Amino acid sequence: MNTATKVTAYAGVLAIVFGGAWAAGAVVGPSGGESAPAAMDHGAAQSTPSNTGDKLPPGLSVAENGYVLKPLRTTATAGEQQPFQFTIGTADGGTVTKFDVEHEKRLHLVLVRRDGSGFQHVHPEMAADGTWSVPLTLPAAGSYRVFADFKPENGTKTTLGTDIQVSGSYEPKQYDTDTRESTVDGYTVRLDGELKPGAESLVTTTVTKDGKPVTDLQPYLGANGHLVALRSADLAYLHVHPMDAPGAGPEVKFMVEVPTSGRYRLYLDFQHEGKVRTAEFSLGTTGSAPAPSTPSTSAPATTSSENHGGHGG
Ligand SMILES: [Cu+2]
Repeated sequence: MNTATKVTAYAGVLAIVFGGAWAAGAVVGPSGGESAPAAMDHGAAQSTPSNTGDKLPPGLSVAENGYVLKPLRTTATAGEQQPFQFTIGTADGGTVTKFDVEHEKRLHLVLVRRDGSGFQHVHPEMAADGTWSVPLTLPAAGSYRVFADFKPENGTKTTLGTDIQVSGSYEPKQYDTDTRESTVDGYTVRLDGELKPGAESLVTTTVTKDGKPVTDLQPYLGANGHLVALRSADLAYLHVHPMDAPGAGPEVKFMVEVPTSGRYRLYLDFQHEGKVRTAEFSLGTTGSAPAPSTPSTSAPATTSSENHGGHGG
């Protein structure tokens, strides 16, 4: 009921999820000793991808890489437009004021209610003293996760997260089945591809309007579209690479790195006729962790995927 209880509950969930990941990682992972990076060669690992135990995904913490997200306030009133203001602090108590431009912006702010609804992707303005500000309207009660995605000048690319609380009657939405088709403003967007735990997965989104492919998508943030992927259980913020696709639609492709099995929410921002819209998808992972997909060691692939059987087994 109160915030402290809720926070404790979240912490408990995180401890379970990642405690499990660490424990499993300790079993299949290489023993320490050498610092050789070729630690990924355990194709026999069944459901524990090599990258779960090492490092948490981004977005789970308010502080990382020596930076801390400092919101000026963490409450809001449902349905009212209010400024959301924050700074990015440093370990020595300072404030970051210089940021590199990534995907055409110095800072990306992504916001979603804890149940996975109400996605927003906005670009705050920074004052000279490092205070970022953006007008936000949170439509309904609940706890909203805010992600600030940025790279300080000469610093590390970082995604920090915190929550904004909106009081009122909270009716959480449930996204426990796969949703591969999203309709927004007369556009229908379909998502194809499978999410595989522990691997990069290619997902293809296809934008149509009135049954016809849209072939004049406009660039948005340096690509034909922008995808955000979140792990439903804890809203971990996943790594997504846009893939170059010829033309301007209807297909927009991405590589998504999914660390663990489970359910994910995906949000595609696309721009057409001067307006950015968001298509939303829900997807569960399929299969178990495959052998490492990174061919950098150029080792011959002796394991084959046929052992893994069909889908969903
Ligand atoms: Cu952005």
